[in-house]
Amino acid sequence: MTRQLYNAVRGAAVALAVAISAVVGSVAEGLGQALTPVAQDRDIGAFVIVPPCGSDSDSSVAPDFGLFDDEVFVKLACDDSFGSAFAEQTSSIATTSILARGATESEAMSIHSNVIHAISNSTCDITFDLDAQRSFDLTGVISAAGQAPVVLGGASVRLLRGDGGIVFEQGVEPGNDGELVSEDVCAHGILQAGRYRLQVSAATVIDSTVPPSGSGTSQFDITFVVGAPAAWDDFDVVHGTHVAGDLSDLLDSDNEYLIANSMFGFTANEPNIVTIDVAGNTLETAEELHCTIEAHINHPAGSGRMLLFDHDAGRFVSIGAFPMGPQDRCITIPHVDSSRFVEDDGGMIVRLRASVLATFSATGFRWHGDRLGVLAD
Ligand SMILES: [Ca+2]
Ligand SMILES: [Ca+2]
Repeated sequence: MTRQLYNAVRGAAVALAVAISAVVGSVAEGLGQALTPVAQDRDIGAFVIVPPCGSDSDSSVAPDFGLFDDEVFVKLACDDSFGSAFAEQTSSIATTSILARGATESEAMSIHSNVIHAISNSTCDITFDLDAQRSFDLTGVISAAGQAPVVLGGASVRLLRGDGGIVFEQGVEPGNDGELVSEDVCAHGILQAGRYRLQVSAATVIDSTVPPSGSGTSQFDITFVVGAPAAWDDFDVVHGTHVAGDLSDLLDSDNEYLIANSMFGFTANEPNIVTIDVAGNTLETAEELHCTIEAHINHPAGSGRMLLFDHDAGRFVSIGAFPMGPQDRCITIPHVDSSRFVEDDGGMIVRLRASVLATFSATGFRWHGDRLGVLAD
């Protein structure tokens, strides 16, 4: 895979995270320590052997529980042979979250017959104690590309109990023709107090006689949050028409939906939109909110946005924007400072918006909301 294509693929995967981080701002201080890390193995590595040239490697290991943000890259080229490996990771551990984003890429080329190694890995493995029963959301994307048998690669996410029992597990490998396969990660549930382990990893391995040449990449972008779940009281379709479903359909990731048809723009150039307000209750003492929406539209390309009602300013404030399409996607916007959004009695209003440019959808679109989850701490 060319660097250009890799960057395009990677750009798509991280665009969401960038869009979200741009609007959320800094993390509030003073939360209770819901999640306490007790052990970790966070590392990235790149390793290359190109027989005519020799070998090279680089690696980086997180020294403590602080932010880990690093990348390594090695390449060797000589005698019409080439091998390269790249790995990166940005991961952080907070009192109610683990955020992990990483990527690997390996490439090998030769016009002679050479056994070339080009191995890249990015691993985020964190063992933590949970202080009490907490709800969790585990969302994001994992993806992999690369043609076997020259390239073997994949990405995975696992949430384990202290005894090794599996709470959640998902992995992805490249398609049969080496094409990029990208899977959304969409898990939620309740964890009892105790020890857990979150393992997120990506690897791209070339250990092969070259030619044929090969290249591949694998990536993860995972958000894990814990907290106390909000309860929903009422909903109102502000723009559009309520078609089916009710609040109970927003409680679980079960493909039972609250559904609304879009409202047309006032002019041909204005987007078709759906706006739904959902009123609920969270902790009166909430300091931060982790907001998750699972939804789709019956259109290939639209925009989603989540807003919260700012009781001080008397208006809705956007907390994150994200692309929407015809498959359910789980978006978590973590670490939203709740001070402006949660009233003294815990009351809050979440506004969900979806829009499609009218020029692409003359007949409007239909919004399907599967689950709205807000965790507070
Ligand atoms: Ca679903
Ligand atoms: Ca549902």
